[in-house]
Amino acid sequence: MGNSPYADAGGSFRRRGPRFTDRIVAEPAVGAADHEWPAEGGRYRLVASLACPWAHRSIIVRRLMGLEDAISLAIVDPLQDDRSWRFTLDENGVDPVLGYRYLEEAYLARDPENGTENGVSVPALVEESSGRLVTNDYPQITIDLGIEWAKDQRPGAPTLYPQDLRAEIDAVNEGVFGDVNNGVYKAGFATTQKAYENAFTALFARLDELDERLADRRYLVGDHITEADIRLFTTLARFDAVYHGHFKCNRQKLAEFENLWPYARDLYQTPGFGDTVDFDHIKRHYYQVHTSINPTQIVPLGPEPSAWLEPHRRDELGGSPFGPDGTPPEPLDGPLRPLPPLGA
Ligand SMILES: N[C@@H](CCC(=O)N[C@@H](CS)C(=O)NCC(=O)O)C(=O)O
Repeated sequence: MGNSPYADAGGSFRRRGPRFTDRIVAEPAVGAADHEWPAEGGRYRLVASLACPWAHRSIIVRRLMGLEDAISLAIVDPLQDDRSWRFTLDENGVDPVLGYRYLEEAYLARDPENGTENGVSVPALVEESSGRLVTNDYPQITIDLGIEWAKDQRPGAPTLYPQDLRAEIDAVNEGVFGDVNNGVYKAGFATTQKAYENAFTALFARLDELDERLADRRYLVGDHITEADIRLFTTLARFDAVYHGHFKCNRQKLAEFENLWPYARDLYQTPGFGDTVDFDHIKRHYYQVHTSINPTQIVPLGPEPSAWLEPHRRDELGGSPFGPDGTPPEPLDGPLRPLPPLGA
């Protein structure tokens, strides 16, 4: 059995949980000042990697809710070094708002003793004035961006976590997290054949189930886009480019699923989704950072991304992406953070 920085002694992928689980909420409860922060425009900076599926969720929700003016965005280099995520894409390698070179500095500003003991992960919300990490609790971050920022959100913003659908959304998310979002990592970082095969089997069983679910409904839950679609989308967007090859999730490609593939294209072609997908960041991160599974660090040239723009005809199933009164966010006019050419 090969050694891996990502697997436990039994060869199974080990995921470290979030270290800081404070919340940013519309109205912090009295006496909760040590773990609830007020949702105030201009106060927080979202630090994200365009490569990371967990961080990508928060970028999508920020766009869909129209929170760009309320919460600023920092994009880190897709390649971590031994101090983890860094601001090397910024002038002089320093984030212009936080003044940091490394995201680690925000974790240590929050807790100088133990701030990095569980890693330094994205997405991270950081208080701009103090430079302190507030939360890296990615599942709660997207829910709260969707429900706690009503006074700053754009007119026409969708309801991503509607009260009456929460139980169903949570149930779908649970299966998607274990078998799909995290399942691809379990397959990719397994160091025993058994651990890999278990992850592979559960992943494709779940994808088959989701494919069937999406045969006669446009979105996973209800009639419009919810938190559940965002969570599935960021894994599907990386599937053929990374997980199929690099993580050995190769029973079939996403593009060979009857319903999941048009479903993913439908979302991709919705403002907020495809315009936040950056295959360059994605491929460079996975293929160059995980040297235990890709020691040459060669980044594959394929697949050709134009297939994402092919017609999907999912609108014939009914539903409306942003709900009956919702509208799409303004399209972006270009990539969020283009990278210099490989090898430059
Ligand atoms: N580690 C987080 C999820 C977010 C995550 O895994 N982000 C990755 C990038 S895709 C990361 O920042 N990894 C570095 C680290 O955890 O130290 C968790 O499971 O709570």
